[in-house]
Amino acid sequence: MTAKKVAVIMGSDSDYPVVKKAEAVLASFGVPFETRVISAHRTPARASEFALAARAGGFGVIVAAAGKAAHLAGFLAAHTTLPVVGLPLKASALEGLDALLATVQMPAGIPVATVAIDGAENAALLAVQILAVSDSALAEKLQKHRVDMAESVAQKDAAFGGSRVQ
Ligand code: RP5
Repeated sequence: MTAKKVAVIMGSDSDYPVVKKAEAVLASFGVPFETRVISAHRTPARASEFALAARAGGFGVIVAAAGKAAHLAGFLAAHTTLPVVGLPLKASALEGLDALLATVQMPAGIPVATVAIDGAENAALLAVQILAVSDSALAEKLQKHRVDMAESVAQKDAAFGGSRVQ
């Protein structure tokens, strides 16, 4: 079985400074991904075309990043039964709250798994976790990541010298 890819779709190239953090996480797990600039509003035909063909194209999950009136994740989700992770971005005067609400408040029937505003790392980790459901090697890497993370926190704790009683 060939490994499933992650589609990383962003509404604009101006989203890339945040989106590249998701790419870095995917790369660290050795998960293949393709990054595209496709807009639900500016290129709706390309967006539906991409989502309709995504499963047959070897993708297992879509990460959709957008700011402002962020309909990208929901629009893609409406055109595929692949899981869609919504990544709302801070791209406007409303500091990302607009994108968060537009991404998370999906009507019943078309789910979008929405992460925090600018939560690119978690968007990628969630995508990896979804693929790891049917990939035990990937699941092991995720387990190691958790162990490494816990050790890192323990080291930071130790650096404070245990409890600080004043
Ligand atoms: C959204 O509008 C994009 O995802 C981006 O966050 C925002 C602004 O896009 P640009 O005007 O910078 O291209 O659709």
